[in-house]
Amino acid sequence: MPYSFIKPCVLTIGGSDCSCGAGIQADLKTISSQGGYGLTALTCVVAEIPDKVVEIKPLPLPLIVGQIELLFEGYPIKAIKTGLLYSPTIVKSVAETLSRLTAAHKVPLVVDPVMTASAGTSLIDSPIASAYQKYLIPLTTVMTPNLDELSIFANRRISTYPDMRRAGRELAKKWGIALLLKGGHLRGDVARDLLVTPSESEWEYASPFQSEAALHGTGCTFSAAIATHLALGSPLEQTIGIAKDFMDLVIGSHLNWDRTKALEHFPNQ
Ligand code: PXL
Repeated sequence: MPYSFIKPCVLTIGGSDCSCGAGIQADLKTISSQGGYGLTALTCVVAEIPDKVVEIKPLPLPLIVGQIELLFEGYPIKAIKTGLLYSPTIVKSVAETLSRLTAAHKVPLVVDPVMTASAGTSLIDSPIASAYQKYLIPLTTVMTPNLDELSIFANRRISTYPDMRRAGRELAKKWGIALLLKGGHLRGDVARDLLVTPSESEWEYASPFQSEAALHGTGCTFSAAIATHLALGSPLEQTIGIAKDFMDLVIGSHLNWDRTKALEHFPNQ
């Protein structure tokens, strides 16, 4: 007997990582594993493996915008995530497109402000923070910066948990959005992340720090899991807890070949 079943559609806008641990490939695996239907709008193609970025090429702007428009035409999109946007021009076009397409009904938007690969290589063509502030942040539900990205937005070096909290609270108030501050780079025994909101409420999420972790793609995976659980209807503070539990599983059951590790996005199979 045929049957139909509805999964919420989650759109990810970002770059292709040919090694599939990060970028839209990680997003698609995460969205699928968490019960959403993933849709992808590609911004650029990155030739890379976890410890080496060889080349990065953006797609033409009309093709980026065209993908987003077409997906909105065909699917009821319940949440959006942005990852690698590569240039200030792409940030502006994506933001203008989303603003137009979501004017009638607002869709939760998770912004992972990716700037650097796990290999340490820059993935952007020029400084991009002011384009984010001007165009994309006004549409954002929650932004998920790591310490380096937070330092760029805050205009100062953030290197301790109290610094992170202070900077996050300032930006949440200034921008009127929530920020999930990822404390993973602080090391220590506990991985502590903090959700701050413009209304000044805060939630902390802690889990044991896994030092053997396969790090490539953790940021992408976390933000894609958040977008999926927002699409499934969880409130933000609960969503982050569910996504963080998923991260612990994905990292804890990572794959390990001879010279390369990868996150396991389907840890329960
Ligand atoms: O992990 C950040 C990231 C995001 N998006 C793409 C990437 C990477 C890192 O390598 O390649 C496409």
